[in-house]
Formats: sequence, structure tokens, C-alpha cells
Amino acid sequence: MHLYYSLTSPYARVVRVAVLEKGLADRVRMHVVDPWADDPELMRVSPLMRVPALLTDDRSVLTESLLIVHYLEETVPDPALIPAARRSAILSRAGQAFGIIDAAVHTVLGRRFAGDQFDASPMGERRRRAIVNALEYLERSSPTEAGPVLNLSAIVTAVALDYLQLRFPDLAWTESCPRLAAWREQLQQRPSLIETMPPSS
Ligand SMILES: N[C@@H](CCC(=O)N[C@@H](CS)C(=O)NCC(=O)O)C(=O)O
Repeated sequence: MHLYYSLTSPYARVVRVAVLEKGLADRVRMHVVDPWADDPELMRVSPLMRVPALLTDDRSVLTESLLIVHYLEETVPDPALIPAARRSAILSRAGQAFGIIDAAVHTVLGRRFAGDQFDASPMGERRRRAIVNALEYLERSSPTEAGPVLNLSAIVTAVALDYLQLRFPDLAWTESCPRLAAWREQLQQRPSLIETMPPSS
């Protein structure tokens, strides 16, 4: 398998962490590409020109981070990122955290293409509210335990929190969400998260 990704994409990071947690590193060849530069390597693989994109061993191109995780989970069930016993709770929490990533990326793109006034626009404010509300929800509900393998909700939550830390330092989520901050702190030494940490610039 071949995974096309960028170092800063939170969507691609979800897949990269999933690959590492499932112990698939030696089965996936990694390709760093720039999705914003009409990168020929990426364009050859996916007409959408977005990361992540996974080229499977039977030459199918998979896009959409969660579909790629689904494929990995079905192809290599063990270790499970979505154990059946807690499926609905894990997917529910993963969905809220994924929504944070979506709202945050939408805001970053809004700033890039419409300027800093995007944050004060009705759409910018709505996205900010979604981030704050979903953070409150994750803070209130019981945090995902850090077991021997990170489950999908832990992966998406950690990626979302780190992305906020990087792109929205003014949000100061560690102060408003102390339980989440303590939970993330516990995962400080997790190799899959360390290895995929986005560069700060
Ligand atoms: N829903 C997609 C989002 C993928 C996405 O938007 N990736 C961004 C990088 S963070 C990208 O490649 N953007 C380039 C573009 O939109 O042209 C997923 O879950 O994989």
C-alpha cells in the first residue's frame, strides 16, 4: 500500500496514526506530497488532489480519512481501532472530534482565502462555536482510556486537540478543558503521536 500525505494535514495524521497503531508501518509506503501545489505525484493518484490518499495493493485509490481507516480496519482487523464492544461510544466521540477538525480546517482555509476577517463572519463564528461546543462535550463525557492500542476516538481526539494547539493558540483549550488536557498529557510519550506530530510552521 502507498499513503500520500502532507506533514500538516490533520486528516492525513488520523490515517498515519491508525497505520502505526495497527502495526502496519512496514506494509505502507509513505509519500509526502503538497496538496496545494498541484503535486504531480498526488495528481497521478487522485483526481481530487487531496490528502490523505491510499493506493491499495490491488491499485484502488481510497480517499477520505475515515474511509481509509475503515478499509484498514476491515483488511487487518487486529488490533481493532473500533472494538465491537464499544463501537457506538467510540464512533460517537470520534465524530465530535472529527467535526472539530473539519471546523478548524474550514476556518484556517477561510483565513487563507478570505483574510483574517473570516473569523468574524457568520460562517467563521459558527465554526468557532462548533469547536467550542464540541470541546465542551468531549470535556464533559468520559475520556477514552489510553489502552495498549489507541482506539479511533482517541486517535481523532488527540489529532484534533493538537491541531487546535497549533492553529488556534488563542483558544487556550487546555485551560477551558482540564480533563482533556490531562488526558492528552498522558499520551505525551505515545510513539504514534510523537512520530506524526506536525511541524510548527
Ligand atoms: N474529508 C477529507 C478532507 C481531506 C482534506 O481536505 N485534505 C486537505 C489537507 S488538510 C487537502 O488535501 N486540501 C487540498 C485541497 O482541498 O485542494 C478527509 O477526511 O480526508
